[in-house]
Amino acid sequence: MKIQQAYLPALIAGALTLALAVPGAGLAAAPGHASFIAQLQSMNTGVTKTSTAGTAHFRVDGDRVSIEVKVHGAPPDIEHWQHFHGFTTGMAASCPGTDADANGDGIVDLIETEKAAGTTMVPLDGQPAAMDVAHGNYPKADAKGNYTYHTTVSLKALDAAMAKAFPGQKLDLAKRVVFIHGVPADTALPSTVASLGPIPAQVTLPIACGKIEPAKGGAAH
Ligand SMILES: [Cu+2]
Repeated sequence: MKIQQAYLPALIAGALTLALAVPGAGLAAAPGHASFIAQLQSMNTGVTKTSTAGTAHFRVDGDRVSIEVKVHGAPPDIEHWQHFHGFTTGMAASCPGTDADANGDGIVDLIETEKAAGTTMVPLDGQPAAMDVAHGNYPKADAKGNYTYHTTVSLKALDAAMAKAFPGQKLDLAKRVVFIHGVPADTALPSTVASLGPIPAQVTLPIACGKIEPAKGGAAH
């Protein structure tokens, strides 16, 4: 009994520290409210024959993370995988340039993005916190190559999902990049274009990338 009593204040202090540390964790701005934007710029236009661009907005308000991705110029009428990618080392990710084409096949494939951008982390699909990259319900571009994706997720759930999949990691949006993927299944690609396991390279081919940055001066949205 004596020992337990002696430890009690320390335990309470520990619990308080934990409670105070968690809410703003991973966010550079004031706890509770922050806004981030990624300007998506086209990649692999030699394959897509189009210029895929757009924006990804992340707005954090308390425990609510609102995510909106607006894309135009994507290959039309197909689903587009989209995620944020990042490093598990604490390093900030960046969008790969054409010089990331390590094997010189003229295409920057998913595997070749890893040096600049790290690994696939959270899918921007129907259920981001489920972290089911390969079976996500992703948005589909319309006949003109446009789509808008919007969802709202719990910050706690996202942080927990990140920590579970990547020990020691939190959402840390300002260190991540957003990728849009996907060209039609019948697109001819050289056999040198690598993908994730058995997933066809057409599905994972990066077609746009944007670095997530704090939105400036609470710009109108
Ligand atoms: Cu991705």
